[in-house]
Amino acid sequence: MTMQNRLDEIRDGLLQKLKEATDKQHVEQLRTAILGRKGELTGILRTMGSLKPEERPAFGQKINQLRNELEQALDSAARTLEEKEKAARLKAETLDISIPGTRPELGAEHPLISTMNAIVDTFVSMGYSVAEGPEIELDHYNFELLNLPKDHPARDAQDTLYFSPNILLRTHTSPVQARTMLSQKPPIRIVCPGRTYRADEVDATHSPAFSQCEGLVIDEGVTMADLKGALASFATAMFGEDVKVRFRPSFFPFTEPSAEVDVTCSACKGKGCPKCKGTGWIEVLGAGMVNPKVLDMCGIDSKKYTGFAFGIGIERVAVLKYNIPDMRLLFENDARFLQQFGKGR
Ligand code: 2NL
Repeated sequence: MTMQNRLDEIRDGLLQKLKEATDKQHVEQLRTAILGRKGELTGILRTMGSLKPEERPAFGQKINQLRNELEQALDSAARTLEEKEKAARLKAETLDISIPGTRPELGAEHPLISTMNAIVDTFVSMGYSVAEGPEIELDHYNFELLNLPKDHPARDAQDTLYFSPNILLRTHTSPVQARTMLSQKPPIRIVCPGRTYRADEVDATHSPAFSQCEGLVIDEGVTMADLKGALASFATAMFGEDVKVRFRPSFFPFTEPSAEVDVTCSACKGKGCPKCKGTGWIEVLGAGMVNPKVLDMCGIDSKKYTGFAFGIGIERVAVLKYNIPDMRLLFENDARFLQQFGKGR
């Protein structure tokens, strides 16, 4: 076979195979087989050394010409196949942009959290700071410093959840206030929001885990009138401009005097209805002047300073604010209940 025949055969063979190639990878395999380091044409070029010097330029030129021609054929085949592959891919990936999208489901703030935030915000706007503390407490901070001595019924294991005789789940957020009094000097103006625990069975108005926001103000010359003013502002912010507040005498070991605080019933505007059991009033919190014994135990001179304190049950306020018929709804995490608080968002 002459050299020319051999070159023609390589060219025709490649062009034929390129026609049949179905993917780019195949084209690259052909490129390597002919033009690669160990390729057919490369092999032929290597035999140039055995030719007479005067024959070499023409031979070299011929091989290079063929090399260029074949490279172009390979490139063109590769491009064509690439375009075909791309067209096929685009066809397979076609999107129907007229199909309605799926909206991401938005969560809603839990009504208990909304209520807690609204209460805390009200007091922060009156100049109070927020103080927090541990949920697992020592008997000393939860009871002793709050004038609930060792034999007090509230300390009973029937009411309080104990880890050991001295370690318990706090039954109110008052220990946060006790800790603040021990570590800061008056004037003190704080709210203490958080989770609290009692050994209660679950029913429409009780839960072993519940939430409180307590408040404490201590300075020289603080009086019950300041307490009433602060709670009246709170009631207005929470329940509206025309709500009235009344104090009823009560008893707490940590305050003296103590009061139970009612607001006018929102359902009947104070006229009396089933919701307020005909009284026109709804109890929302407890409060009083900090017992001087408590001040002294917490390192504050009760001859120089006076203070008021209050305790708000968050579940109670949430139930009133949103007209929720049963407190258990706040804990059951029934999506049908919770989704109602995400409307309009
Ligand atoms: C209620 C009553 C109350 C307090 C909490 C308090 C805290 C300190 C000193 C004095 Cl450190 N008092 N807290 C005072 C009165 C009432 O809560 O029925 N809450 C739901």
